[in-house]
Amino acid sequence: MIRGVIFDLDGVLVSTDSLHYVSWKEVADQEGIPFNEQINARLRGVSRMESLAIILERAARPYSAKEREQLAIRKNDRYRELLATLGPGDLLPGATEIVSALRRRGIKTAIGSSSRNTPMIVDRLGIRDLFDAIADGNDIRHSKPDPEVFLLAANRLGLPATACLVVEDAAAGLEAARRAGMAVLAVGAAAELPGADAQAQSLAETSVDQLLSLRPRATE
Ligand code: B16
Ligand code: MG
Repeated sequence: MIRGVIFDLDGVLVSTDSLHYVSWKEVADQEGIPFNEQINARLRGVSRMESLAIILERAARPYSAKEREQLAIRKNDRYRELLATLGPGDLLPGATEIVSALRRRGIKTAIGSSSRNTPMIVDRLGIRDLFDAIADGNDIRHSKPDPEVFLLAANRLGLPATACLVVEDAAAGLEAARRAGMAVLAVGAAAELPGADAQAQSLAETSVDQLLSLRPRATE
């Protein structure tokens, strides 16, 4: 029986994709590194430093650890400037409705995100009270596709992994959920990917009954 639902943040509850893109693009342009929307799609769900490593695959020269650190800081400073414009109107369709409906049915709710900016995003969206627990990039050592963030979220909900369902928009997140032994619903771009138990184009197109009908798998 599903007793808790863990939502990914970026791409599931809110679309920050374009803000990540604009801020990485500025850094890449300044460095003369080719970067486009296709490469940006590969950054979905992976950590900041791993995203940078993907961008630097196209760099003309190697970057030292110190240079990488500085590029990541530059990107994040710009990203946080853009996040300051975020508000409740940026929540994706159906997000607050499905979370509230689950809570009315006695299901616990959590966020499991790779983003270290989760606290700022949650506050800007005004959704903190909708969740019993939050686990994010500040709490973990290994980012998705490692299952750590989802296992921590389940632990903070006081539930075993097998009682939890994950909602994800990225390949790295689908794999992390499977490795945690959790059922997974793929939304948005991930609806085209293999490895989920069910798919929906957006949260507006799912229902509490669909989510609660999913059954957990054994840990891989
Ligand atoms: P930050 P999620 C992820 O969030 C994003 O999808 C990914 O594009 C980003 O690189 C990562 O957070 C780290 O974000 O730089 O804010 O720490 O999808 O796991 O909610
Ligand atoms: Mg995501």
